[in-house]
Amino acid sequence: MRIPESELILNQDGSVYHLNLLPEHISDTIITVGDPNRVALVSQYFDLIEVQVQRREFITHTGYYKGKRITVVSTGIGTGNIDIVLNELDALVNIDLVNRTVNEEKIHLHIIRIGTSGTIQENIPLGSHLVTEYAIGLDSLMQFYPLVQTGYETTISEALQENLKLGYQPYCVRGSDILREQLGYDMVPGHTVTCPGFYAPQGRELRLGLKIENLMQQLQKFRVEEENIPGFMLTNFEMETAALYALGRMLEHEVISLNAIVANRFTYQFHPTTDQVIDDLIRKTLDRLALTS
Ligand code: R1P
Ligand code: URA
Repeated sequence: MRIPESELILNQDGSVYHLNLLPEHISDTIITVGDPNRVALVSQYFDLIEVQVQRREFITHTGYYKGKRITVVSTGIGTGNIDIVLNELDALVNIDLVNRTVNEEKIHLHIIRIGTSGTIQENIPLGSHLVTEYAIGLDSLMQFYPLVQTGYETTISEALQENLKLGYQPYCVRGSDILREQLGYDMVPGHTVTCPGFYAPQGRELRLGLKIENLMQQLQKFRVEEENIPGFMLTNFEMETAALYALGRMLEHEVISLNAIVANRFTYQFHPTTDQVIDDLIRKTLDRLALTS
């Protein structure tokens, strides 16, 4: 079936609408970062940069690190942007952009988010690197996609809905086991809450009150105990991971989220040298990616 011009929008040069990229511009190993300035902080370590493209907040560099071809792309903030980035990256590899048809043979991307995050648990120190096992989305993106959750994921999302008395069901998705083992084996394992905002949706109060009272404390104390499964607790906040995991599952890509912990919401501390923590995570990730096939 041909996908019409209004549904998959291409620029005059045939590139995808927002990312401004052609299929040859990307590798099948893709690092996503929120901050557009972080793209160059990753690609500064490449031996060679062969592609540099920008449109809006979406900056892309593709190059080689120790012989491995890697693309790094900025997503900006929020799950709305993840909807655009994942759909357009997938279109670049799984849709014939000339004939506008879905390719029969699918390419499975490896997508690694290198992001910043705030922990909600006292015992996770500032400066930690945390790998997300399950991500829980409090945003509305999955109200629009037919995501299928496992029984355990449904248990978590129903329990959280009940706990917070939300008028909609959050979504819970497990990330890639393969990438977690390859890249995050010595990191703090965690379950990440993806929020549709930075302030009230993460329980921060400046001049406005909170509609969900004590949101942060409620999430901190949230537990799900299941027979034969270690107790489930939430560990950190950010704004993209759950959407990456959910769209990654539906589009059949491997996705993992690696988080530099820059804030501790329990102790009210912010890391004094976040650049160093992020740089450590970038170098660690690149070195580990170079060892993968
Ligand atoms: C908020 O400051 C931003 O930082 C976190 C959140 O997910 C949000 O995007 O990630 P990045 O540092 O990757 O942007
Ligand atoms: N990013 C977030 O979304 N929240 C934090 O507390 C820190 C980074």
